[in-house]
Amino acid sequence: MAKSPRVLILNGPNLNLLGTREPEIYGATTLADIESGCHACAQELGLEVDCRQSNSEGELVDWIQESRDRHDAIVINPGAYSHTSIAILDALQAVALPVIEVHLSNIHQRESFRHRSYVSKAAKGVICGFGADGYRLALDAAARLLAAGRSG
Ligand code: CA2
Repeated sequence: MAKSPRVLILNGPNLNLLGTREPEIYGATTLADIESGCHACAQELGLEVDCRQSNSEGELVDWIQESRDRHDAIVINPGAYSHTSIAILDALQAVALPVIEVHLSNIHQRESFRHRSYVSKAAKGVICGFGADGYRLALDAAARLLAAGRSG
């Protein structure tokens, strides 16, 4: 039987606090809930997921670099690094895997400094404003991209 495609799910700074503060912006779901939802969704879609969170830009860059030989796609919520990190953009462009960017909130309805994401330049698509459901939507998009890649 063919091996399931592997998707790396990365969450950036402060997302470990989900469900504990600012539920009016980010919802009441914890990161552990999101990650277990991703595992369940991945099983339905025939994917394997590897979920990681870091508050450190360098650690996120290291994981992106390592994904080149270990994963088939990346789902990333870079948190505030979306708006500042050329290092994460460069790493994503270097690994050349399909990337789907997720934001819980609709960043375009918020402060103007959140409207630009450097990471979007490396992304196949961006999902924002759907709260925790955004991760399931991103996994569905990843499964479709990978299936199209295998048949095309
Ligand atoms: O909407 C998103 O997913 C963001 O990536 C979340 C980032 C923010 O800087 C981006 O502009 C949009 C912030 C994550 C902080 O998460 C917290 C969760 C609970 C309590 C405090 C922060």
